[in-house]
Amino acid sequence: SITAAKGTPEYSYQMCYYFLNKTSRSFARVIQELHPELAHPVCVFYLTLRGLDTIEDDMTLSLETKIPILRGFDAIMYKKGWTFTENGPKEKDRILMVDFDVVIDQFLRLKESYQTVIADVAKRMGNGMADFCEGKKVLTVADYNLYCHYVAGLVGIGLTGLFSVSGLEDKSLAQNEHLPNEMGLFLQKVNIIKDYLEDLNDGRQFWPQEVWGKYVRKGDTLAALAKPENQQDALACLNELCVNAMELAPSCLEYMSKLKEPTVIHFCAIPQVMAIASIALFFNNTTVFTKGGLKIRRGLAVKLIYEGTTFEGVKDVFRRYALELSALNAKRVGTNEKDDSFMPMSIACS
Ligand code: PS7
Ligand code: MN
Ligand code: MN
Ligand code: MN
Ligand code: MN
Ligand code: MN
Repeated sequence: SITAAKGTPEYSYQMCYYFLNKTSRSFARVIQELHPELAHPVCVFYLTLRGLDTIEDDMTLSLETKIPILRGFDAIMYKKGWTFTENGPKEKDRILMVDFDVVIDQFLRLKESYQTVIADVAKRMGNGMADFCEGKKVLTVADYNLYCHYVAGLVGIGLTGLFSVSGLEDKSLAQNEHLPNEMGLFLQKVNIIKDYLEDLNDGRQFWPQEVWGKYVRKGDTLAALAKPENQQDALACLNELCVNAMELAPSCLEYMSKLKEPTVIHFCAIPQVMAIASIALFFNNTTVFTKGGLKIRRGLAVKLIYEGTTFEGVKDVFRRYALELSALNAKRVGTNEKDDSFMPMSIACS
């Protein structure tokens, strides 16, 4: 509960943790368990990006309102007192925007080197999101990689920058953006596969046309994959995207192998082990198209979070799901003539 008086630094601090716990199911706990040097900068980074995503996701905002905010979000972070009350009533984190001045207040109290990392990522992400809001579409696999870079690869790049500034991880980790980017891509691709129905209902499409176009009749849209008569084609398409995500697993393992600080390992590993377990859940699973909202069972999630405590545990989890995916892959071989993913999935699992 908030005990500090409005307008004091303690007030904006307490409000940030109130918002962190309110807006994130999965990240709130691990962020607060980070080494004390990193917990607060990462909390402010999370809320900054949550704010940006709340603007991006709101399909009720006009482009006249949305685009300048997205493109100028790095400057907004330096505007003491800035708030935003125009999000639609349905936007789940609109309350964060109404009181966004508390995030800015805490941002401005961070060490300058942390501020620079956060503002740089906000600038690159906001401009990337704006490009896609202004009509850029996810047509090719390269577009798919670019969109995922903007909304998640940059999160990996920014977090790695914060780890490096903290002195708790090697400075060299932040010098090449490739592995940090792929850490984010892995999570985002799994999220996009899971949200096929949710995003379609919201009028958004993130599955690359270059892939789904091979599995629908000429002139059909992405929505055709949800029709029962197209089930075999839909599964073949889903499996191709599962392989595309699985191919990032080696980079993720390599990145995590370089980490030293135990709380950073746990923080990075939890979403990754959930992601690889989710691929095994989605692979060749018609529920992605019929019901959506597929989630790992609670008990399994608890076990995975525990195994993500050490890099040894992470390797065990990755090995287990690579084997499980191999087995699922072998079981369905020859059952779907549209499906060309057998060899690539087999290679990715190896
Ligand atoms: C700063 C912890 C650890 C090197 C708000 C963690 C939404 C998958 O779209 O909300 O609502 O369905 O379920 C997180 C790399 C980003 C990437 C991206 C910031 C890992 C704004 C997570 C989270 C890098 C854009 C959450 C990318 O999904 O999605 C911090 C290393 C925010 C990470 C979004 C997605 C995150 C996401 P949706 P969710
Ligand atoms: Mn979004
Ligand atoms: Mn979102
Ligand atoms: Mn999503
Ligand atoms: Mn979601
Ligand atoms: Mn969503």
